[in-house]
Amino acid sequence: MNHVANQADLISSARPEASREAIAALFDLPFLDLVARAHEVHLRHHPRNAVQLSTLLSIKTGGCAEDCGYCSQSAHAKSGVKAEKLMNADAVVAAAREARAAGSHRFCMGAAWREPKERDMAALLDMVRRVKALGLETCMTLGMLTDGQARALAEAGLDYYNHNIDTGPDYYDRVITTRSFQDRIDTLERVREAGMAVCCGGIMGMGETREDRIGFLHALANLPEPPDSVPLNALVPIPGTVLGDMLADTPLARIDEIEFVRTVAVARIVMPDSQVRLSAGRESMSEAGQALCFLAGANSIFTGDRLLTTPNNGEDADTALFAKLGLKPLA
Ligand code: SAM
Ligand code: DTB
Ligand code: SF4
Repeated sequence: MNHVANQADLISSARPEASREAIAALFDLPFLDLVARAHEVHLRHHPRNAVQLSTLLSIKTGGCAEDCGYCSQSAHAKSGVKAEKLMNADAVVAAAREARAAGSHRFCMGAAWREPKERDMAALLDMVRRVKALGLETCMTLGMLTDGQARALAEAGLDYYNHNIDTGPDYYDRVITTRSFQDRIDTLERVREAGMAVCCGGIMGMGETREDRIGFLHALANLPEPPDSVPLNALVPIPGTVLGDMLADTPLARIDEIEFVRTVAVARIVMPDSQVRLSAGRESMSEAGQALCFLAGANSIFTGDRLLTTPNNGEDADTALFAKLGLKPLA
């Protein structure tokens, strides 16, 4: 048996509707049939015309020890992003207040770490408590967690923890070498056991094949429980990163918008209760492309004019798009 088959075999399909074969068959449907079916599933499980709004803040930028090939914040990349210290809690709370005033309901704090250090935990827990006290849902993405850290974050009131598998198990090692696919799964398990909601997704357009995208959704849908929230990113190509430079040399590797919409639709069908978030890469997507993603079951976005280190569609563009499409923020 080759390496590829070995990796894929690690994931069993407890749910026949989310087997590799079933997922591959969904991808093969005529586009309109697939989107219609995804929309039908969406309407059965979620309020219509409603999109959840999350805001991101990079609370600790750059200088990360991991070698994720897409990331501007890896110390291995030559992206020009400088390493900064953890922000102080007052500044984080001020940003959360602004996000709330702009209509966001979830505040996601991201740190460029392999894992949080024990000495940073008190400050992180303080941020969680204070952001939560504003009436916002809280989310953090800090890398790998120990059991104790996961429990402490949950006790402080952290609602969601984001930790992405990023791609299918067979492509994973081409993207990241400093931590394994299994490390990610183990962290997700700790998050779930501590009682937090799991936010887990990945990136399209890293040079992976459709088979890899099938493997990616198969892995997500067959976690002990499907993630509560699934961020789907299109690679934002950042000069100086391995994958950003790869895309500059081979523009055809960029994810095709229709294939991205297909991925959204299949995610919606195989994880009917999850929030599917149209995440990074939205800025370079047309309004029509975004509308198709919403039709196919995406029901969450990042608002605000920045993601972590790259720009995002600003509030004005999103307000205009929501008005055009008759979408409402999900309260
Ligand atoms: N250091 C933490 C970790 O990796 O778990 C948290 C932050 S990390 C930046 C969060 C996620 O953002 C990554 O797992 C990846 O899926 C996504 N991401 C990072 N850079 C990206 C890029 N250039 N394009 C698209 N998605 C990206
Ligand atoms: C996720 O899947 N996407 C967000 C969030 N989780 C933390 C991050 C996107 C980062 C895009 C690149 C950047 O701004 O550096
Ligand atoms: Fe570090 Fe996260 Fe970027 Fe990977 S994605 S290099 S872990 S900040």
